[in-house]
Amino acid sequence: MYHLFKGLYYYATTKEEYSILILGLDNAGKTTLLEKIKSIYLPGVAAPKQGAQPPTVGQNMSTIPLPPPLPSIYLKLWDIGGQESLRNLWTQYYSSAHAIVFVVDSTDKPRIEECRNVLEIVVDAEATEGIPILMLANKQDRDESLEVEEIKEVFNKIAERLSARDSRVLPVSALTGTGVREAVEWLVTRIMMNKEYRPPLMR
Ligand SMILES: Nc1nc2c(ncn2[C@@H]2O[C@H](COP(=O)(O)OP(=O)(O)O)[C@@H](O)[C@H]2O)c(=O)[nH]1
Ligand SMILES: [Mg+2]
Repeated sequence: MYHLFKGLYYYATTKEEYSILILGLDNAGKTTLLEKIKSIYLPGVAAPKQGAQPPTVGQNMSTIPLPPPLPSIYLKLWDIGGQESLRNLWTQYYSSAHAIVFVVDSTDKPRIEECRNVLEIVVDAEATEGIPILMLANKQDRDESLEVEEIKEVFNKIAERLSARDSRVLPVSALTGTGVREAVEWLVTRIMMNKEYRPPLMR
């Protein structure tokens, strides 16, 4: 009897947890995105303000229980610093990640090639094979931002190589929140579809 209750208690309180890595060049908006997601899905968390995020040294991590009607799971979001010196740390997170979000500053035309090269390295890493990749064309609220179609073109070459893989480019503004829910919902759908290949942790 005790074991039965223990079992029921376990099923009632334990949820699947999926890790999502937020990557991209420094200043892309990774920390702002994490803060925005927290403010949407966690009660009592304030939305991020323009320019308020100090450059990330090390990492920010947040675990978010999704509210209904989304599946009852935890998303563990990792925002790791994007400066060049920190990028070699990313690889340590790949094998436990269930999806990667690659944030692009759509207003930073001079660095768009660098951005593409960095994403290429991420995609080519063995440990990221078979996990969904979401590219976010961020800062769409700014007039001078590249359109999502232009961002798609830049990443076309990579997208072709990803064809067998689950990937998508979506327009967002991490600051205003436009497109952020859609981005989270895309991720949730895809990590659940991929759960046989990369199973969740239970917590
Ligand atoms: N206009 C606008 N600014 C943004 C957006 N996302 C981030 N920023 C700004 O871009 C700068 C860098 O953001 P941050 O989140 O620190 O970038 P990170 O280095 O990738 O973590 C900050 O001044 C943010 O306020 C956005 O969607 N729109
Ligand atoms: Mg940051």
